[in-house]
Amino acid sequence: MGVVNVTPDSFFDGNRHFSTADAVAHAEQLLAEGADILDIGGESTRPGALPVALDEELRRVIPVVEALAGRVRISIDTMKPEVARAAVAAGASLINDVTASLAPVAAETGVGIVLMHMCGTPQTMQEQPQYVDVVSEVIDFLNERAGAARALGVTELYVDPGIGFGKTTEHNIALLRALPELVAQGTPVLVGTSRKRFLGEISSFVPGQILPPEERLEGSLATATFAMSCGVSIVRVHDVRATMQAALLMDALAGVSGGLR
Ligand code: HH2
Repeated sequence: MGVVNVTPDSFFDGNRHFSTADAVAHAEQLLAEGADILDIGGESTRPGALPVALDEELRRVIPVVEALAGRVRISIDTMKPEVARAAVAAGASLINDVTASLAPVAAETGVGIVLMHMCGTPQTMQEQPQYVDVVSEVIDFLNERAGAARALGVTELYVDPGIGFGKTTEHNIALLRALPELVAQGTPVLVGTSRKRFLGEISSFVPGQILPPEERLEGSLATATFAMSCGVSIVRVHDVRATMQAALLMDALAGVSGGLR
């Protein structure tokens, strides 16, 4: 899943392709690089991000969805039911729901959904995230949300531990280590580590120094590859070309045909 943020303030690609034309061109580039799904978002969820008004979010994402519809599977990354509905009407077939609350919209429109765990809201989530046992709390939450979505009639579901969403570096690592356990719950799993802060913290050679997002590709690839080896179904990434190279190698090692071509 390739990330297309049509925002001025996303933590990595904010303002890189904020106009409709630039966003569509970027999406086409990710498509050419091998993305199976493009995740279009018009509101940043980085810690402390300012909320975006409904009209503005629609203005950002809907023309991009319309321009790509029919050429690739489109996912809409939104916290607003109105945006999810409008994006599905424009051609999206997956709702990327970081609030894990939009299953009624997926049920009503007949599309798939990603249910993500977040502790708090983007405004507050990194203040002091606390868990007794992060792994069991996240898994219990996702199982409960997936069950509720199924009860509403949603048939295509993914769960996501929400790396970086109200989690410390230790929480993120614990959740990544627990991916086999999450996969074993039976609902397909999506993971997004791409360019996130904890990678800059762990991969830095200088103690106390955090590598900036531009220097987190290596950590992104390491964690995406790890997630693939744990059996996740989707990795959400900014760097499709590099991740596809890693995925093809993983396929070859696993003996999956198509990995050697
Ligand atoms: N991470 C981000 C946004 N949406 N959705 C899911 N399901 N899982 C994630 O891990 C996830 C997500 C954050 O990344 P990005 O979109 O690049 O940044 P921003 O929220 O600043 O736009």
